Amino acid sequence: MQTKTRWILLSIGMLFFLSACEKSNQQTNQFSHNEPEMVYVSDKVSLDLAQVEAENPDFKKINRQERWVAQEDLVLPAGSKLLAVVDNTCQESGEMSDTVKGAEKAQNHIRRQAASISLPKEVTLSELSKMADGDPCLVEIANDGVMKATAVSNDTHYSKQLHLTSIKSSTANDILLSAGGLVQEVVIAVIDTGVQLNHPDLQANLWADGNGKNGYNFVANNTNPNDDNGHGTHCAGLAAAITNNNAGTAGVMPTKAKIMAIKVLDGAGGGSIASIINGIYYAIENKADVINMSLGGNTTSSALRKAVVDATAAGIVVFAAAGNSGADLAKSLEYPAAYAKDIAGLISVASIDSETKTLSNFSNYNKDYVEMAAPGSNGILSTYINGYAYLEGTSMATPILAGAGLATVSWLKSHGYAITAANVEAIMKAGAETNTALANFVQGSRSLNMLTLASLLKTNYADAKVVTVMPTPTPSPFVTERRCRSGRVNCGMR
Ligand SMILES: [Ca+2]
Ligand SMILES: [Ca+2]
Repeated sequence: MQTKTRWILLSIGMLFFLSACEKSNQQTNQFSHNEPEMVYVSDKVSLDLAQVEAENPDFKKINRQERWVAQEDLVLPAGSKLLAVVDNTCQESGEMSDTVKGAEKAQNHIRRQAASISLPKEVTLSELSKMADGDPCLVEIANDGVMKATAVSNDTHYSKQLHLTSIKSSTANDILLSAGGLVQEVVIAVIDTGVQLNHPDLQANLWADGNGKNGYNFVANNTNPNDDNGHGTHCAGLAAAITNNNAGTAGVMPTKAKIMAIKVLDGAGGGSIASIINGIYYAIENKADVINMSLGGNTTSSALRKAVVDATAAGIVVFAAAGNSGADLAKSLEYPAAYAKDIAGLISVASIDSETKTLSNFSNYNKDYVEMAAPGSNGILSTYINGYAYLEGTSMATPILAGAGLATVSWLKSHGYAITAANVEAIMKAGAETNTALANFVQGSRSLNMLTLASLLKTNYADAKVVTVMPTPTPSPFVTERRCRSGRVNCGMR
């Protein structure tokens, strides 16, 4: 497990290098150049190192000298506050579990107990893992901390997913998860580096065909779309991780989501346009509702454009990352995002900071070419190979918006509406927040707000079971746009 963790660090470093070198002729995934902060995971230890650092300034001091030190060699300072979970039915002896069971406030009457512990001396992460693994009655070592009582989701890492707070996910879920809200199952095709098929926070949400296959691998040309990079696993979780399972992270789509894993990018994050086109047609044939493409390249291809048009014509809403050059998309022209302004049902996505809601410094922009923004930097925690990790990029903003797309499609289907991709784009734009900081960067200054979107769905698409065709969305996107341009706030809402 520890060698795998080290491998993740190396692969990300390598991916940045390849992205820079091969951008001109390859579709590359849309990472930013910011260093990802890692989560350390071994058999019995699961630690968010950013949180350890925030709580203990000595952590940075002690580990400062080597930027890319192997993660397992990082040192936890004496006094670090951790949490240990112990199995009380276990009769064997171990240093940590004996300490917990013998403590003054021990809860030995329940089958499993948790206790806050403080490290008596400095230890490396690998030493801590060895200690934990050698203790038969110890279940887990994790971060300790103060919980907020207001989080709706019970997922362990929910409070660290700042993007969910930013888009008002939990209050929106009160509407979306109310009786009759999201009843219809919806499928997101993640066209990316693959998805870790046995990830505990994704596995139960994987789509499968009649043969039990979860998608396709267009790199190796087989039916195993497992992720050998991490990028696709991160994107899949942002949209549709298993929510409210008392573990890991929450997805923007809180229920009824299935993930179709379509691998078109290799382990280094690069892939051919041909593979991507194949991925799109696979998603069409297998009836996905939403396609996420956190990828792009500077090569325009009429065949790629045609595939996207075919997808939208089939009723699939397509989301494409605007790219991470920090440039005007009309000049840097990254595809498929640059096609979006002329294709109803294809939405191009910029990245904003979760807290300030201003454009992320790496994000491409253009108030015609870029249609919506969503959080893509500052606290974007999601599933990763063998654990969880923070990543940044328009790659991350895109599946966050695509998760909102899943909620929109499911809501409409659940209430009896037929779906067209163009109407879903119009509704999502109408349900966006007007973010004046984006006036020069994003069409209509729109950024994702799950609460305004859910409120719009509840108000205008509440119960249309008697209606068999999709009515004109209210308000129409054109009226909304004019209102936005005239500078009124909350134009999308009412
Ligand atoms: Ca979860
Ligand atoms: Ca569009």
